[in-house]
Amino acid sequence: MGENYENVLKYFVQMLLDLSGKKILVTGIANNRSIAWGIAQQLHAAGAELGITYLPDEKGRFETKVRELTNPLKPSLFLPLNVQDNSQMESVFETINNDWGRLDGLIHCLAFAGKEELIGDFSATTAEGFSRALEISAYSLAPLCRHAKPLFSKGAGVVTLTYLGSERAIPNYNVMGVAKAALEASVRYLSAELGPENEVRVNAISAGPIRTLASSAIGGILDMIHNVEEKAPLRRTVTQTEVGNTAAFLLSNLSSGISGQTIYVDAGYCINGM
Ligand code: IMJ
Repeated sequence: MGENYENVLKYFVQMLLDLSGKKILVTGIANNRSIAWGIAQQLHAAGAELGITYLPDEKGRFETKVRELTNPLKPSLFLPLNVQDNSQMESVFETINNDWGRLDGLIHCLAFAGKEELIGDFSATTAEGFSRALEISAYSLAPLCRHAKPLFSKGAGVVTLTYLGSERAIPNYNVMGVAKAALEASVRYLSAELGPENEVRVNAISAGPIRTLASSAIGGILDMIHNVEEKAPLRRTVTQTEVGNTAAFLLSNLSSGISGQTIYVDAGYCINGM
């Protein structure tokens, strides 16, 4: 009887975490280590129809790489998006409106700070460096939601990525910590704005350190990872797949009561006192 009950539960969980037919835009895939790539794969596994954006550059290197990588997921949209370029953002949502007619999910995995800003003294941050980091890593979520707002279906979801450096002083994270703090506050304000009309939910995932393009360039990342492996309750780091599964959960009906939150996918690391 207990076994039967468990099977019934499993069936319902699968049903509720079913994203089939959902149209979801995924930003922030740069390569096969990107957390956004882990998210895209798990959304695809749950049956979602994906739109993928890539950062356009002169030589089209990202475009080629991201197109090859995401090809198996059969994205129905594949679009350039540099969030600092208004016309690109407008044309992304024009295409979504024309081709999809609605949007069920938005994944925001965008961050950038100058390398020189991610080492040494925080007080050395320039005004330009500060503005750029906050514009790309935090502000961009607001105009994405503004453009998406008229397209969001009932119960649609927005998920962004943050990091513990928003609330703790983590060596070298510096201006990115300030940007993530602004991003997490933006999640709360967007949640308050988008919830009332159509039950659109906005949440952040605070991922533990993972070896990615965004982290490999950073001095001391290996020390951070070893520290997590020694001290996190699970005694290991998390994977892109685990972050992806949480994103799938947050865009599914299983999380229908959750909005405005920062959910930690960090092997428990942040609960430690030291
Ligand atoms: C980034 C800097 C310092 C410490 C860091 C990180 N730790 C972790 C990261 C401990 C885990 C990675 N992270 C959470 C980020 O948000 C990274 C953002 C980032 C990384 C780069 C590297 C290359 C570059 N600009 C960047 N901008 C943002 O030129």
